Amino acid sequence: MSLHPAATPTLAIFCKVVDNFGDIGICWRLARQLRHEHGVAVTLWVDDLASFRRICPEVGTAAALQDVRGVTVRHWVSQDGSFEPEEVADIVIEFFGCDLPPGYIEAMARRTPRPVWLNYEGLTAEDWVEGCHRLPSMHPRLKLTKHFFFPGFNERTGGLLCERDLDARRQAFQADPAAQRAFLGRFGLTERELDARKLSLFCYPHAPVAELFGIWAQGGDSMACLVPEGVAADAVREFIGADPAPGATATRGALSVRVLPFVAQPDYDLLLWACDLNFVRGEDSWVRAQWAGRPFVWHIYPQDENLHHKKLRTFLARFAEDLPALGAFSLGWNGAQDVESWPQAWAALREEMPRIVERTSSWREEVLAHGDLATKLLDFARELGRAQENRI
Ligand code: TRH
Repeated sequence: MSLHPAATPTLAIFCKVVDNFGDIGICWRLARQLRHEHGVAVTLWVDDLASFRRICPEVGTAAALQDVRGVTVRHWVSQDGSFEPEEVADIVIEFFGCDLPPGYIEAMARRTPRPVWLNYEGLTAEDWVEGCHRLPSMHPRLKLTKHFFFPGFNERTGGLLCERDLDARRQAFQADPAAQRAFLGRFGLTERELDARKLSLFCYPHAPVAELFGIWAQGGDSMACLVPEGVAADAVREFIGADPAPGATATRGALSVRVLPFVAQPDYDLLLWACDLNFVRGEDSWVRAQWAGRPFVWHIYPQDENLHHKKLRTFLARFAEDLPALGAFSLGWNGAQDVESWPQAWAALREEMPRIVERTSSWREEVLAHGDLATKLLDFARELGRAQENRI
Protein backbone atom coordinates (compact mmCIF):
# COMPACT_ATOMS: atom_id res chain seq x y z
CA MET A 1 0.00 0.00 0.00
CA SER A 2 1.25 3.45 -0.74
CA LEU A 3 -0.79 5.63 1.56
CA HIS A 4 2.21 7.39 2.95
CA PRO A 5 2.83 10.67 1.07
CA ALA A 6 6.45 9.79 0.49
CA ALA A 7 5.62 6.38 -0.95
CA THR A 8 5.46 5.58 -4.62
CA PRO A 9 1.90 5.77 -5.94
CA THR A 10 0.59 2.54 -7.37
CA LEU A 11 -1.47 2.34 -10.52
CA ALA A 12 -3.18 -0.56 -12.30
CA ILE A 13 -4.06 -0.50 -15.98
CA PHE A 14 -6.56 -3.07 -17.25
CA CYS A 15 -6.27 -3.75 -20.97
CA LYS A 16 -8.27 -6.10 -23.15
CA VAL A 17 -6.79 -6.49 -26.61
CA VAL A 18 -10.00 -6.36 -28.61
CA ASP A 19 -8.66 -6.27 -32.15
CA ASN A 20 -5.27 -5.39 -33.63
CA PHE A 21 -2.64 -3.82 -31.36
CA GLY A 22 -3.95 -0.35 -30.68
CA ASP A 23 -5.27 -0.95 -27.18
CA ILE A 24 -2.17 -2.65 -25.84
CA GLY A 25 -0.05 -0.17 -27.82
CA ILE A 26 -1.55 2.77 -25.95
CA CYS A 27 -1.58 1.01 -22.54
CA TRP A 28 2.05 -0.04 -22.84
CA ARG A 29 3.15 3.43 -23.88
CA LEU A 30 1.24 5.02 -20.98
CA ALA A 31 2.55 2.42 -18.51
CA ARG A 32 6.18 3.04 -19.47
CA GLN A 33 5.84 6.80 -19.30
CA LEU A 34 4.15 6.76 -15.90
CA ARG A 35 6.87 4.45 -14.60
CA HIS A 36 9.90 6.17 -16.06
CA GLU A 37 8.93 9.85 -16.04
CA HIS A 38 6.65 9.99 -13.01
CA GLY A 39 7.99 7.21 -10.79
CA VAL A 40 4.61 5.47 -10.51
CA ALA A 41 4.59 1.74 -9.70
CA VAL A 42 2.53 0.41 -12.59
CA THR A 43 0.87 -2.98 -12.95
CA LEU A 44 -0.42 -3.70 -16.44
CA TRP A 45 -3.12 -6.37 -16.62
CA VAL A 46 -3.38 -7.70 -20.15
CA ASP A 47 -5.40 -10.58 -21.57
CA ASP A 48 -3.39 -11.24 -24.75
CA LEU A 49 0.34 -11.57 -24.17
CA ALA A 50 1.00 -12.79 -27.72
CA SER A 51 -0.25 -9.52 -29.22
CA PHE A 52 1.68 -7.62 -26.57
CA ARG A 53 4.84 -9.49 -27.52
CA ARG A 54 4.60 -8.29 -31.13
CA ILE A 55 5.18 -4.69 -30.04
CA CYS A 56 7.43 -5.63 -27.11
CA PRO A 57 9.56 -8.73 -27.79
CA GLU A 58 10.73 -8.97 -24.12
CA VAL A 59 7.24 -10.10 -23.06
CA GLY A 60 7.04 -13.79 -22.16
CA THR A 61 3.78 -15.30 -23.31
CA ALA A 62 3.65 -17.99 -20.61
CA ALA A 63 4.32 -15.85 -17.53
CA ALA A 64 1.47 -15.12 -15.14
CA LEU A 65 3.51 -12.28 -13.63
CA GLN A 66 6.62 -10.62 -15.02
CA ASP A 67 8.60 -7.42 -14.86
CA VAL A 68 8.99 -5.75 -18.24
CA ARG A 69 11.11 -2.59 -18.22
CA GLY A 70 10.10 -1.78 -14.67
CA VAL A 71 6.39 -2.38 -15.27
CA THR A 72 4.72 -5.36 -13.58
CA VAL A 73 2.79 -7.26 -16.23
CA ARG A 74 0.00 -9.60 -15.09
CA HIS A 75 -1.67 -12.00 -17.45
CA TRP A 76 -5.38 -11.25 -17.09
CA VAL A 77 -6.80 -14.71 -17.66
CA SER A 78 -10.26 -14.57 -16.13
CA GLN A 79 -12.89 -12.45 -14.42
CA ASP A 80 -12.94 -14.87 -11.47
CA GLY A 81 -11.16 -14.60 -8.18
CA SER A 82 -11.34 -12.54 -5.04
CA PHE A 83 -8.95 -9.81 -4.02
CA GLU A 84 -7.93 -8.12 -0.79
CA PRO A 85 -8.16 -4.31 -0.53
CA GLU A 86 -4.36 -4.28 -0.12
CA GLU A 87 -4.02 -5.65 -3.65
CA VAL A 88 -5.88 -2.69 -5.15
CA ALA A 89 -3.80 0.16 -6.58
CA ASP A 90 -4.14 3.83 -5.66
CA ILE A 91 -5.26 4.57 -9.22
CA VAL A 92 -7.18 2.05 -11.33
CA ILE A 93 -7.58 2.63 -15.06
CA GLU A 94 -9.89 0.60 -17.24
CA PHE A 95 -9.23 1.00 -20.92
CA PHE A 96 -12.08 1.65 -23.33
CA GLY A 97 -14.68 0.56 -20.79
CA CYS A 98 -13.39 -3.00 -20.39
CA ASP A 99 -15.07 -4.82 -17.48
CA LEU A 100 -12.83 -5.16 -14.44
CA PRO A 101 -12.99 -8.49 -12.55
CA PRO A 102 -16.00 -8.22 -10.17
CA GLY A 103 -13.84 -9.39 -7.25
CA TYR A 104 -11.40 -6.54 -7.89
CA ILE A 105 -14.25 -4.00 -7.87
CA GLU A 106 -15.52 -5.40 -4.57
CA ALA A 107 -12.02 -4.99 -3.13
CA MET A 108 -11.88 -1.43 -4.45
CA ALA A 109 -15.04 -0.63 -2.49
CA ARG A 110 -13.55 -2.12 0.70
CA ARG A 111 -10.26 -0.25 0.39
CA THR A 112 -9.50 2.74 2.63
CA PRO A 113 -8.98 5.19 1.12
CA ARG A 114 -10.84 4.20 -1.99
CA PRO A 115 -8.84 4.19 -5.20
CA VAL A 116 -9.24 6.73 -7.97
CA TRP A 117 -11.02 4.90 -10.79
CA LEU A 118 -10.70 6.17 -14.36
CA ASN A 119 -12.21 4.98 -17.61
CA TYR A 120 -9.80 5.89 -20.42
CA GLU A 121 -11.68 6.48 -23.66
CA GLY A 122 -10.75 6.61 -27.35
CA LEU A 123 -9.31 9.62 -29.12
CA THR A 124 -11.43 11.84 -31.32
CA ALA A 125 -11.30 15.53 -32.22
CA GLU A 126 -15.08 15.87 -31.91
CA ASP A 127 -16.43 18.59 -29.60
CA TRP A 128 -18.70 16.34 -27.51
CA VAL A 129 -15.61 14.90 -25.83
CA GLU A 130 -15.04 18.19 -24.01
CA GLY A 131 -18.40 17.82 -22.25
CA CYS A 132 -17.67 14.23 -21.21
CA HIS A 133 -14.03 14.46 -20.13
CA ARG A 134 -13.80 14.18 -16.31
CA LEU A 135 -17.51 13.32 -15.88
CA PRO A 136 -18.31 11.04 -12.92
CA SER A 137 -20.29 7.82 -13.13
CA MET A 138 -21.55 6.30 -9.87
CA HIS A 139 -21.45 2.57 -9.33
CA PRO A 140 -25.09 1.36 -9.14
CA ARG A 141 -24.52 -0.63 -5.96
CA LEU A 142 -21.17 0.13 -4.33
CA LYS A 143 -19.82 3.34 -2.91
CA LEU A 144 -17.51 3.90 -5.84
CA THR A 145 -17.36 6.53 -8.57
CA LYS A 146 -15.44 6.25 -11.77
CA HIS A 147 -14.51 9.21 -13.93
CA PHE A 148 -14.16 9.44 -17.69
CA PHE A 149 -10.83 10.45 -19.08
CA PHE A 150 -10.74 11.43 -22.75
CA PRO A 151 -7.52 12.06 -24.63
CA GLY A 152 -7.81 15.02 -26.97
CA PHE A 153 -6.30 17.99 -28.70
CA ASN A 154 -7.08 20.95 -26.47
CA GLU A 155 -7.10 22.11 -22.84
CA ARG A 156 -10.64 20.84 -22.25
CA THR A 157 -9.47 17.24 -22.81
CA GLY A 158 -6.80 14.92 -21.46
CA GLY A 159 -4.18 15.68 -24.13
CA LEU A 160 -2.03 13.19 -26.03
CA LEU A 161 0.69 10.78 -25.00
CA CYS A 162 4.10 12.29 -25.67
CA GLU A 163 7.29 11.51 -23.80
CA ARG A 164 9.36 14.40 -22.46
CA ASP A 165 12.45 13.67 -24.56
CA LEU A 166 10.66 12.52 -27.69
CA ASP A 167 11.16 15.60 -29.82
CA ALA A 168 14.85 15.94 -28.94
CA ARG A 169 15.40 12.27 -29.87
CA ARG A 170 13.49 12.71 -33.10
CA GLN A 171 15.43 15.80 -34.11
CA ALA A 172 18.77 14.15 -33.37
CA PHE A 173 17.82 11.08 -35.42
CA GLN A 174 16.53 13.10 -38.35
CA ALA A 175 19.71 15.19 -38.36
CA ASP A 176 21.82 12.02 -38.57
CA PRO A 177 21.63 10.37 -42.03
CA ALA A 178 24.08 7.65 -40.95
CA ALA A 179 21.82 6.64 -38.03
CA GLN A 180 18.84 6.49 -40.38
CA ARG A 181 20.71 4.36 -42.91
CA ALA A 182 21.96 2.06 -40.16
CA PHE A 183 18.43 1.65 -38.83
CA LEU A 184 16.89 0.97 -42.24
CA GLY A 185 19.85 -1.24 -43.18
CA ARG A 186 18.71 -3.65 -40.45
CA PHE A 187 15.80 -4.57 -42.72
CA GLY A 188 18.03 -5.21 -45.73
CA LEU A 189 17.18 -2.08 -47.73
CA THR A 190 19.35 -1.76 -50.83
CA GLU A 191 21.28 1.41 -51.74
CA ARG A 192 18.56 2.19 -54.26
CA GLU A 193 15.88 1.96 -51.58
CA LEU A 194 17.94 3.96 -49.10
CA ASP A 195 18.32 6.77 -51.65
CA ALA A 196 14.67 6.66 -52.73
CA ARG A 197 11.74 8.64 -51.34
CA LYS A 198 10.69 6.36 -48.48
CA LEU A 199 7.26 5.76 -47.14
CA SER A 200 5.84 3.49 -44.47
CA LEU A 201 2.45 1.93 -45.02
CA PHE A 202 0.28 0.87 -42.07
CA CYS A 203 -3.42 0.73 -42.95
CA TYR A 204 -6.53 -1.46 -42.75
CA PRO A 205 -7.25 -3.96 -45.55
CA HIS A 206 -9.80 -1.78 -47.37
CA ALA A 207 -7.36 1.04 -48.27
CA PRO A 208 -6.87 1.51 -52.04
CA VAL A 209 -3.25 0.39 -51.90
CA ALA A 210 -3.07 -1.33 -55.33
CA GLU A 211 -4.20 1.92 -56.97
CA LEU A 212 -1.34 3.82 -55.34
CA PHE A 213 1.24 1.14 -56.11
CA GLY A 214 0.34 1.51 -59.80
CA ILE A 215 0.80 5.28 -59.71
CA TRP A 216 4.08 5.15 -57.79
CA ALA A 217 5.50 2.45 -60.10
CA GLN A 218 4.80 4.62 -63.13
CA GLY A 219 5.90 7.91 -61.53
CA GLY A 220 9.12 9.83 -61.98
CA ASP A 221 10.30 9.54 -58.33
CA SER A 222 12.22 6.56 -57.10
CA MET A 223 10.07 5.26 -54.22
CA ALA A 224 10.55 2.64 -51.51
CA CYS A 225 7.40 1.52 -49.72
CA LEU A 226 8.00 -0.27 -46.41
CA VAL A 227 5.07 -2.39 -45.27
CA PRO A 228 4.83 -4.21 -41.92
CA GLU A 229 4.07 -7.90 -42.16
CA GLY A 230 0.37 -8.67 -42.61
CA VAL A 231 -0.59 -5.15 -43.75
CA ALA A 232 -2.27 -4.64 -47.16
CA ALA A 233 -1.44 -8.31 -47.73
CA ASP A 234 -3.38 -8.75 -50.99
CA ALA A 235 -1.92 -5.71 -52.74
CA VAL A 236 1.58 -6.52 -51.48
CA ARG A 237 1.35 -10.18 -52.56
CA GLU A 238 0.17 -9.13 -55.98
CA PHE A 239 2.94 -6.54 -56.39
CA ILE A 240 5.72 -8.79 -55.11
CA GLY A 241 4.38 -11.92 -56.77
CA ALA A 242 5.16 -14.00 -53.68
CA ASP A 243 4.10 -14.57 -50.09
CA PRO A 244 4.39 -11.20 -48.27
CA ALA A 245 6.67 -12.51 -45.51
CA PRO A 246 9.23 -10.23 -43.83
CA GLY A 247 12.12 -9.60 -46.22
CA ALA A 248 10.00 -10.18 -49.36
CA THR A 249 10.61 -7.41 -51.87
CA ALA A 250 10.18 -6.50 -55.53
CA THR A 251 10.80 -3.49 -57.74
CA ARG A 252 8.56 -2.49 -60.61
CA GLY A 253 9.27 0.71 -62.46
CA ALA A 254 10.04 3.46 -59.93
CA LEU A 255 8.61 1.57 -56.95
CA SER A 256 10.13 -0.97 -54.58
CA VAL A 257 7.85 -2.61 -52.05
CA ARG A 258 9.47 -4.34 -49.09
CA VAL A 259 7.82 -6.26 -46.25
CA LEU A 260 9.25 -5.48 -42.81
CA PRO A 261 8.86 -7.59 -39.68
CA PHE A 262 6.65 -6.04 -37.02
CA VAL A 263 9.13 -4.00 -34.98
CA ALA A 264 9.24 -3.15 -31.26
CA GLN A 265 7.31 -0.01 -30.39
CA PRO A 266 10.35 2.31 -29.98
CA ASP A 267 11.65 1.17 -33.37
CA TYR A 268 8.34 2.01 -34.97
CA ASP A 269 9.03 5.64 -34.05
CA LEU A 270 12.40 5.40 -35.79
CA LEU A 271 10.69 4.03 -38.87
CA LEU A 272 8.26 6.97 -38.94
CA TRP A 273 11.14 9.41 -38.45
CA ALA A 274 13.20 7.81 -41.23
CA CYS A 275 10.42 7.96 -43.85
CA ASP A 276 9.39 10.90 -46.03
CA LEU A 277 5.70 10.04 -45.76
CA ASN A 278 3.84 7.81 -43.33
CA PHE A 279 0.52 6.08 -43.76
CA VAL A 280 -0.78 5.31 -40.28
CA ARG A 281 -3.98 3.96 -38.79
CA GLY A 282 -6.13 3.52 -35.69
CA GLU A 283 -5.02 5.61 -32.75
CA ASP A 284 -1.51 5.09 -31.47
CA SER A 285 0.41 5.07 -34.79
CA TRP A 286 -1.68 8.07 -35.82
CA VAL A 287 -0.55 10.01 -32.75
CA ARG A 288 3.08 8.95 -33.24
CA ALA A 289 2.91 10.22 -36.85
CA GLN A 290 1.75 13.58 -35.52
CA TRP A 291 5.02 13.83 -33.57
CA ALA A 292 7.24 12.55 -36.40
CA GLY A 293 7.68 15.85 -38.23
CA ARG A 294 6.83 14.16 -41.53
CA PRO A 295 3.65 14.24 -43.63
CA PHE A 296 1.16 11.52 -42.73
CA VAL A 297 -2.09 10.11 -44.04
CA TRP A 298 -4.44 8.60 -41.48
CA HIS A 299 -6.56 5.49 -42.06
CA ILE A 300 -9.22 5.60 -39.38
CA TYR A 301 -10.63 2.42 -37.79
CA PRO A 302 -14.00 1.78 -39.48
CA GLN A 303 -17.20 2.04 -37.46
CA ASP A 304 -20.84 1.18 -38.14
CA GLU A 305 -22.87 3.69 -40.14
CA ASN A 306 -19.65 5.39 -41.24
CA LEU A 307 -19.40 7.22 -37.92
CA HIS A 308 -15.65 7.28 -38.49
CA HIS A 309 -16.06 9.53 -41.52
CA LYS A 310 -17.36 12.27 -39.24
CA LYS A 311 -14.42 11.76 -36.88
CA LEU A 312 -12.02 11.94 -39.80
CA ARG A 313 -13.58 15.15 -41.13
CA THR A 314 -13.46 16.76 -37.68
CA PHE A 315 -9.77 16.01 -37.36
CA LEU A 316 -9.02 17.22 -40.86
CA ALA A 317 -10.94 20.45 -40.21
CA ARG A 318 -8.53 21.14 -37.35
CA PHE A 319 -5.26 19.81 -38.66
CA ALA A 320 -5.58 20.27 -42.40
CA GLU A 321 -7.76 23.35 -42.75
CA ASP A 322 -5.13 24.99 -44.98
CA LEU A 323 -3.97 21.75 -46.58
CA PRO A 324 -6.59 20.98 -49.25
CA ALA A 325 -4.59 18.25 -50.98
CA LEU A 326 -4.05 16.35 -47.71
CA GLY A 327 -7.75 16.75 -46.89
CA ALA A 328 -8.93 15.42 -50.26
CA PHE A 329 -6.39 12.59 -50.34
CA SER A 330 -7.27 11.49 -46.80
CA LEU A 331 -11.01 11.47 -47.50
CA GLY A 332 -10.39 9.40 -50.63
CA TRP A 333 -8.01 7.01 -48.85
CA ASN A 334 -10.74 6.37 -46.25
CA GLY A 335 -13.54 6.02 -48.81
CA ALA A 336 -15.29 9.08 -47.36
CA GLN A 337 -15.25 10.91 -50.70
CA ASP A 338 -14.85 9.83 -54.34
CA VAL A 339 -11.53 10.57 -55.97
CA GLU A 340 -11.86 11.53 -59.62
CA SER A 341 -8.21 10.95 -60.39
CA TRP A 342 -5.78 9.25 -58.00
CA PRO A 343 -2.74 10.38 -60.05
CA GLN A 344 -3.89 13.99 -59.60
CA ALA A 345 -4.67 13.49 -55.91
CA TRP A 346 -1.18 12.04 -55.40
CA ALA A 347 0.52 14.81 -57.40
CA ALA A 348 -1.28 17.46 -55.33
CA LEU A 349 -0.34 15.75 -52.06
CA ARG A 350 3.30 15.49 -53.14
CA GLU A 351 3.31 19.20 -53.95
CA GLU A 352 1.82 20.06 -50.58
CA MET A 353 4.24 18.01 -48.47
CA PRO A 354 6.57 20.84 -47.38
CA ARG A 355 3.54 22.71 -46.01
CA ILE A 356 2.33 19.58 -44.20
CA VAL A 357 5.73 19.32 -42.52
CA GLU A 358 5.40 22.93 -41.31
CA ARG A 359 1.93 22.18 -40.05
CA THR A 360 3.11 19.21 -37.96
CA SER A 361 5.39 21.55 -36.12
CA SER A 362 2.77 24.24 -35.35
CA TRP A 363 0.30 21.46 -34.48
CA ARG A 364 2.73 19.94 -32.02
CA GLU A 365 3.10 23.27 -30.25
CA GLU A 366 -0.64 23.92 -30.18
CA VAL A 367 -1.53 20.50 -28.80
CA LEU A 368 1.28 20.20 -26.25
CA ALA A 369 0.84 23.77 -24.97
CA HIS A 370 -1.82 22.25 -22.70
CA GLY A 371 0.42 19.52 -21.32
CA ASP A 372 0.91 15.86 -22.16
CA LEU A 373 -1.54 13.10 -21.35
CA ALA A 374 0.43 11.24 -18.66
CA THR A 375 0.93 14.45 -16.66
CA LYS A 376 -2.68 15.49 -17.06
CA LEU A 377 -3.92 12.08 -16.04
CA LEU A 378 -1.87 12.09 -12.86
CA ASP A 379 -2.92 15.67 -12.04
CA PHE A 380 -6.55 14.65 -12.43
CA ALA A 381 -6.05 11.52 -10.32
CA ARG A 382 -4.39 13.58 -7.56
CA GLU A 383 -7.24 16.09 -7.63
CA LEU A 384 -9.78 13.26 -7.24
CA GLY A 385 -7.59 11.53 -4.68
CA ARG A 386 -7.53 14.61 -2.43
CA ALA A 387 -11.33 14.52 -2.28
CA GLN A 388 -11.22 10.96 -0.88
CA GLU A 389 -8.07 11.38 1.20
CA ASN A 390 -6.12 9.15 -1.16
CA ARG A 391 -2.73 10.79 -0.96
CA ILE A 392 -1.46 9.70 -4.37
O1 TRH B 1 -3.70 -1.77 -34.07
P1 TRH B 1 -4.49 -0.64 -34.53
O2 TRH B 1 -5.28 -0.87 -35.75
O3 TRH B 1 -5.35 -0.21 -33.33
C1 TRH B 1 -6.69 0.10 -33.42
C2 TRH B 1 -6.96 1.44 -32.76
O4 TRH B 1 -6.40 1.61 -31.51
C3 TRH B 1 -8.41 1.64 -32.71
O5 TRH B 1 -8.74 2.83 -32.05
C4 TRH B 1 -9.01 0.44 -32.00
O6 TRH B 1 -10.34 0.64 -31.79
C5 TRH B 1 -8.72 -0.79 -32.83
O7 TRH B 1 -7.35 -0.97 -32.85
C6 TRH B 1 -9.36 -2.02 -32.28
O8 TRH B 1 -3.56 0.67 -34.80
P2 TRH B 1 -2.79 1.58 -33.76
O9 TRH B 1 -3.69 2.24 -32.83
O10 TRH B 1 -1.92 2.44 -34.55
O11 TRH B 1 -1.87 0.57 -32.93
C7 TRH B 1 -0.79 -0.11 -33.49
C8 TRH B 1 0.30 -0.23 -32.45
O12 TRH B 1 1.33 -1.09 -32.96
C9 TRH B 1 0.99 1.09 -32.11
O13 TRH B 1 1.29 1.11 -30.74
C10 TRH B 1 2.29 1.04 -32.91
C11 TRH B 1 2.58 -0.41 -32.84
N1 TRH B 1 3.46 -0.94 -33.91
C12 TRH B 1 4.68 -1.47 -33.53
O14 TRH B 1 5.05 -1.44 -32.35
N2 TRH B 1 5.48 -2.00 -34.49
C13 TRH B 1 5.13 -2.03 -35.81
O15 TRH B 1 5.90 -2.55 -36.65
C14 TRH B 1 3.88 -1.45 -36.18
C15 TRH B 1 3.46 -1.42 -37.63
C16 TRH B 1 3.06 -0.92 -35.20
